[in-house]
Amino acid sequence: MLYPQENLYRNLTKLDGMWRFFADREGNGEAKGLPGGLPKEARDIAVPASWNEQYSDLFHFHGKGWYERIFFAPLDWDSRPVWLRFGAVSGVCKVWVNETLVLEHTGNALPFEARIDNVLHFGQENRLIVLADSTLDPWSLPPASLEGRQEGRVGFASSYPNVTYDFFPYGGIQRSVWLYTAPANRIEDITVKTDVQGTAGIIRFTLKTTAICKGKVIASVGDQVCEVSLDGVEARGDLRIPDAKLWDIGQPNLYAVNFVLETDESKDCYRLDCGIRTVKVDGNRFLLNGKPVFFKGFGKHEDYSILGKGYNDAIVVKDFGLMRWIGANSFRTSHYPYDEQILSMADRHGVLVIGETPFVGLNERMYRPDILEKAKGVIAEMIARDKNHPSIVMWSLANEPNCESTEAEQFFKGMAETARSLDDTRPITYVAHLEPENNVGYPYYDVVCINKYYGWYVGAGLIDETLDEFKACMDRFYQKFGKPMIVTEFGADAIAGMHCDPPQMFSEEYQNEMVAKQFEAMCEKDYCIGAHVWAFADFKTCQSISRIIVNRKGVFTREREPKMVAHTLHRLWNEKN
Ligand code: BDP
Repeated sequence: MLYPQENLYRNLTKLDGMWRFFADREGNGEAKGLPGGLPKEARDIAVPASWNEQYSDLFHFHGKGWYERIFFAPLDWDSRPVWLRFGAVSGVCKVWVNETLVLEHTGNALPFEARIDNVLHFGQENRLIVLADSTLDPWSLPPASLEGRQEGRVGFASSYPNVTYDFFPYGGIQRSVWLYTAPANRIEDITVKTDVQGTAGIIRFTLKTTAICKGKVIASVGDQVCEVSLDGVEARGDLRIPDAKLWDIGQPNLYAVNFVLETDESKDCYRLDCGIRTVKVDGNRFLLNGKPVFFKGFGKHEDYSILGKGYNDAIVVKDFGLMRWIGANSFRTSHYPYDEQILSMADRHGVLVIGETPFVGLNERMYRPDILEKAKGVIAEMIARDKNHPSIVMWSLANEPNCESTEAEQFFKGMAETARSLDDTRPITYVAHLEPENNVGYPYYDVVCINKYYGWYVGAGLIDETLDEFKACMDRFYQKFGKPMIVTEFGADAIAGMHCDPPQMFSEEYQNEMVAKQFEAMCEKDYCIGAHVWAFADFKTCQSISRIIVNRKGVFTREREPKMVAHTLHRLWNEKN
């Protein structure tokens, strides 16, 4: 799905800003006629942002949130097709424009849109109503629930809310809302794949139109032009760039390719930033443009105080600055696809991204054919949205699943086949926390990613004593699967400002020493091709006895101040290529 863009044939306007909000605690808003307008108790709310930290009584509201926004549809947009697009809304979402239901979507982190000009009043005000039903559902992807409180247990099982993952289930319209025009028969989609032939770069494109048409497609960048005829809904071509500058780590060479669609009835264009690069897993190596890569970086979150999971440009700018300073070359979009602007930023900064699905905490009861179908749908949505980003070099299809049974194997095989059928250019992985024998999915994947907390959840307080266990664990995975490995999570909680000599858990010294020693242990293993510290910054999670308001494994605080370990990583990572 193409990101909205303004050009000669397309206009857009953002509907971000102050909306009205109503928390439907009885859950019967639809029957009460809320699609026609919110009740007078509705209050101001900011979009994009999660609702939970904007008002204290909404902190633990995980239900049906109703939003309203009155917007003006310009008269000069009359008789032009108009789309309404949501970057992401939590849970099960329904959208009404002037009381007509125009959109329904399930999921927290991917966009959806609909053409709405047939219900718009041009040159007048229009009423937009959005229902974001964030009710925690044990069968959703990811699974979550407010039920099932379990007393006396340590860890997530006894957290509130009782989700199967370690981050707060924020709700709301968390990414931008757009209204845009484009020709009726528009450039519906573009897929680019790149290749290198000698010193030339090849940008292979497939362009899809909305309707069957006759005409031509012209792709150009500078003096290089590729014109192909179109008869149907799809045109393919190769744009050849002599002496191409490849996209690489810290060398974000991008070619702004202009795609023009010319048919008898209409014209459209779209500019896409393309990075020419190759990725490949070869034996124990992950090759970018033929050269081995060592992934240095983090698992991250979209998370900030007050905003929750709401997208914010300033935070993204700050995070990329910190990643550059510390010497990171990569991050994982743990544990869901991030806002598209973050991926574009990674494209522009030469940062590698492991793009992850929202499948975190999958357990054996989920491995049913109907849930596999749902999962395949989400993988397809993610790849459709993100496939053109050069920064994305691998897909991660799940985080920390229980993956032991024949059903699990079928599920993971099915997900792998879907991802490969939709994208034959990128390796795939999933992220494991159990032992090799409890990971029946790996034979279908290219890279092994492990989350290991030696010296924390295993061998609490023992940094030196657990180092050999950690190394032995890495070896077990390598012996069983013979694939390159990234340690996608390791780390310790540290409360900023808490100091201890000798280092003890929760102090900055402990986190610092543990991360440094384990990083060095990974560097000893030549099959280990990456180290991602958990986590980039402290982040909000559910309440439990093991969390002090936030998860404190951040190398930076939630406000992005460095802890002691940040300076150590800055040194280690700037030394290691
Ligand atoms: C791993 C999860 C991650 C958690 C982390 C932790 O992948 O989401 O936040 O552990 O416990 O299990 O801090």
